[in-house]
This record gives sequence, structure tokens and C-alpha cells, in this order.
Amino acid sequence: MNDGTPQNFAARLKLAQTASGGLLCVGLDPDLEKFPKDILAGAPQPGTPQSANAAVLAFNQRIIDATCDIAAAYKPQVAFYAAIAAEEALRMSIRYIRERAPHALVIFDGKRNDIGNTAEAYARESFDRYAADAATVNPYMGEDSVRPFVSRQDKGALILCRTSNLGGKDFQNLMLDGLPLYRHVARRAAGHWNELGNVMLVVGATVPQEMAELRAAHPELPFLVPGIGAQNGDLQAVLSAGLDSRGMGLLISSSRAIIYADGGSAAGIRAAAADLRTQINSGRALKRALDDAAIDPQRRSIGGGG
Ligand code: OMP
Repeated sequence: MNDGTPQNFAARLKLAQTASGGLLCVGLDPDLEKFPKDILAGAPQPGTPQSANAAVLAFNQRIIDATCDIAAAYKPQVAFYAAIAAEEALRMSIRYIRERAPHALVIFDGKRNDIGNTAEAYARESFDRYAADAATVNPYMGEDSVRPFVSRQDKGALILCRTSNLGGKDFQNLMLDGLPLYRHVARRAAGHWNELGNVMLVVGATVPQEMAELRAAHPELPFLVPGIGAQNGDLQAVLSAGLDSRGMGLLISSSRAIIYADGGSAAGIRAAAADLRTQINSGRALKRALDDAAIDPQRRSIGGGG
């Protein structure tokens, strides 16, 4: 690529955050039952895959138009497309993101994995068929299953570490050699899986305590954080637990609370996304001020005294 797009994922992530002025990721999880009526009415031949594809693409275009200047990333969850045979709408939506928001990352949320050669096919699905910048990856099958996702420097592997759902604790918090399982996953992810600097951890907004532990253990790793909005994750707790020392290190993702705001109107989507980005940025500024005060109270008082 000679269009100025960075060839390594870490630089690509930084560019997306800087160009969008924040850490916001918009989840593209189309559910026809929740779609605005005007979008459904505009789709031809109701009940057919053609109709589903047309409606999904039209709705995603509305979301992308409403957020293209403020989203650092878009995260389509593939199940919502596969369930209604709307893969073509997914492909076209990604193309539309490239036109309207060339800085933004596209995260293919498939949570795929399998034995090595099948994982290779899954990686090609994410990175070649859909040309995504990053993919969510299930680490449960271990080294050979993860390798195809981490072996391209320009593509990110977002490793499920501590998920946002209630059942996330069932296995992920089990103690093993003195550490919960999710900490072992993080160690492996931060170690040789991250030789190309293209690994992120997926850590839910609903588990800020675990996030704080992970941040302390891995100050350098960026996290994808779903669970804000419909799952009631606590944004301030996330910022306090997860921001790195530069006030970065996070992509904060929300799907339903943004895309179905005000029934999925363009204005409602814009307002919800802009509001979340503003809240994130205010929290970052506050944390920066608190950190500065905690690090050097003496210098501040000397400076303040003239
Ligand atoms: P909302 O709850 O509507 O914001 O959607 C959350 C999105 O993030 C869905 O697409 C989930 O599949 C995804 N997700 C989680 O909710 N929890 C996780 O721990 C991990 C993910 C993910 O990998 O994106």
C-alpha cells in the first residue's frame, strides 16, 4: 500500500485514535427486529436475503455517515450478518467505511478459532475476504490456533481475555498456578504472540477490577473494551482501570446503545456516539489531571506559588 496507511497495526491504531479524536468503537450489530421502520420500508421483497442485505447496508450506511468523523473503529459482529445471509451487506459496509472513514479500523468480530490449518482459513476470511484490520480471536485452542492471526504485522489480533458476560468468570477466573486463567492468557498474548506488536486484549467493561489487574501487569498492551451501554459497564471505572500512562491504550466499544438510540434515527445515533466520545475524553482529561497531581504535588505547589 502506498497511500500513507501505516504498515504496522500499532501505528494504524494510533492513527485511528488521533484522527477520530478519541477511543470510540461503534459496534455494527444489525438486528432486523430493532431496525427503524423507514429502513425496512425502503428494502425490496420483504423476507428475502436480498431484502435483508439491502436493509442492513442502508442502516449501516446511516450509522457510518452519522459517526465517520468521531469513530476510531467499527466492529461488525459477523453472527448478525451470517444469521440472515447478509454477508454481502457486511462486505459492502466495510467498503463504505473505507470511503467515509479511511482512518477508522475495521474489527471483524468473529471470535473464531480452530486447529492450525482451519485457523489459517479463518484468518483469511477476516483479513482477505473482508479486508478487516483486526479480528477478535478465541485463545482456547492455544498456540497453533492463534498463530495465523498474529503473524501479519499490519493486522491486529484481539485476544479474548476476560469477557464482559456473566459466564465470563466460569472458566476465565479459575485459579491456575496462583493466577486466574485470564492472566495466563494475557501473559501469553503479551509475550511471543505479540512479537509483531499487533496484539490487543479483549477485556469487558463490566469487570473493571480484572481490567485494573491486567493494566498493572501489562502497561503496554491496548485493550478492546465492549460492554458499555446495553451491558451497563461503568465507563468511569473502565477509564480509571484501563487507560495507560498516556491516557490511551483503550478502544471502547458500544453497539446497541449507539445504533438503536432514538429508534435508530441518524440524529439519535450521532448524539449517542458523540456523547460517549465526549464522556470518554472528559474522563481521560480528569484522569490525566489526577495522575499529574498524584505524581508531583510538590512541583505543582512550587509552580503555583510562582
Ligand atoms: P452491546 O452490548 O450491544 O454494546 O454489544 C456488545 C458487542 O461486543 C457484541 O457484538 C458482543 O458480541 C461483543 N463483545 C461483548 O459484548 N463482550 C465481550 O467480552 C467481547 C465482545 C467482543 O469481542 O466484541
